[in-house]
Amino acid sequence: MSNFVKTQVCIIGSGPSGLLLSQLLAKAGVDSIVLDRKNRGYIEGRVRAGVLERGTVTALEEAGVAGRLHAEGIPHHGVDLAFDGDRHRIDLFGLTGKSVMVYGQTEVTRDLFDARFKDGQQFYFDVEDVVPLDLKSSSPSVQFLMAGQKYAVSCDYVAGCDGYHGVSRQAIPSSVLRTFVREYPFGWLGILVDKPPVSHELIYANHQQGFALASMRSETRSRYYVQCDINDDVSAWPDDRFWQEFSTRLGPETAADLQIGDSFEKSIAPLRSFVAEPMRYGNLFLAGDAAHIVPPTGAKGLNLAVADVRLLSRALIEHYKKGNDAYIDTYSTDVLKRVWKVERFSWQLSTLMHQFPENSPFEKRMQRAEFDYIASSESASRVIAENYVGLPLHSQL
Ligand code: FAS
Ligand code: PHB
Repeated sequence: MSNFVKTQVCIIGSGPSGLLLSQLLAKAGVDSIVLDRKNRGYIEGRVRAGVLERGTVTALEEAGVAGRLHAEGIPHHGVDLAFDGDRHRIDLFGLTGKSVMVYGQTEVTRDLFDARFKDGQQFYFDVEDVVPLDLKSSSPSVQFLMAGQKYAVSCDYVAGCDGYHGVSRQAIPSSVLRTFVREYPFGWLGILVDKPPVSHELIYANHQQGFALASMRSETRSRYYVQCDINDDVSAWPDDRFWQEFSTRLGPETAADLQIGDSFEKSIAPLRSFVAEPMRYGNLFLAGDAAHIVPPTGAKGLNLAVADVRLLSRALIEHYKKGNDAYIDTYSTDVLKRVWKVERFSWQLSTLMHQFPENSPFEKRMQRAEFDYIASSESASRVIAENYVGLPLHSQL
């Protein structure tokens, strides 16, 4: 015996993509339900992104969830690239007229959950065996289990917002789905520490011992990363080893301002570039990490997910409010144009800023030469800046 549920849009995944989509649809009067295999506490507890593009801030303003962001977020007008201790500031605002906002994904997720719960959103948490069905028909459905009960959702559309390990992408037949991947031969070890950040802006550093990133969550809470071996476990990185490596990679001048302390969060993430095409199959639409992954070097993962959702929500709202399916029909083509450009930037900055075991002495010199060119050319710095603050949401190419 199944529990029957009817909605307009069934959203699989309650991360930033699924939450923002449900919020934007609700503000336009479009009904949705949201499923997740985890629960709110677990999802909010995940420590991930920290930098929001202007376009993401605009999306959160349009969604009506930017109040705390503007009260607590920290605008950043520049970012530093460093090479073996030499630092070059990319003047984001001077070169593009835009800045970025430092505000953790944890906070974005919390703000979206608060808004959805206040609005009475129908959530199904801790679900299992989610199966999208009849995606090419005009009445797709989604089956799942929750607390041992069977559920059958009838809907008009299914939004696959279930991340890299989700089921939505797998629902696209292998004869249709095309995937592209680049696995990087290292990971990022990240910590959180309640100490003031070493610098008021972010520092991306390439050192002969490896990459390091100095970021933050507030004026009193820092988020720091070091490149680590792909097979490392956090147990191989006690705090004293982390601080030793981190300060070496930042260089003595910068490290002189470093305040160290006990980390209270420590995790390792693999790095990959990944794209799945198409991002639509019948009445299934993919958004966010379900369709693509970028190495976090360019601070793009969350921002790319938000851009997908802005285009997907526009398409669905145009359908329901105006009977216009033009944006639904072009969603996959439109969104992938931007996805590939952001994949390029994230891959390029990762290639520039990390130590690759397979790099020859010549390739290491090419990395240094590219850094020196960026540091000496306003045009080259502007290219970094316009990608870092965020590419336009719409473009013909
Ligand atoms: P998410 O993965 O956030 O959410 C997907 C949701 O779907 C999850 O809640 C999951 O429980 C649920 N789900 C999965 N399978 C399901 C199923 N079968 N049924 C129901 N629900 C299911 N980006 C940056 O910009 N900067 C960073 O520093 C950064 N660091 C990261 C570190 C890590 C360890 C990871 C994994 C990602 C990081 N990212 C970073 C990228 C990250 O921020 C993503 O881009 C962002 O979470 C994308 O949001 P969603 O598309 O909602 O996917
Ligand atoms: C972060 O603060 O977590 C962060 C910032 C910039 C990145 C990646 C992660 O490129």
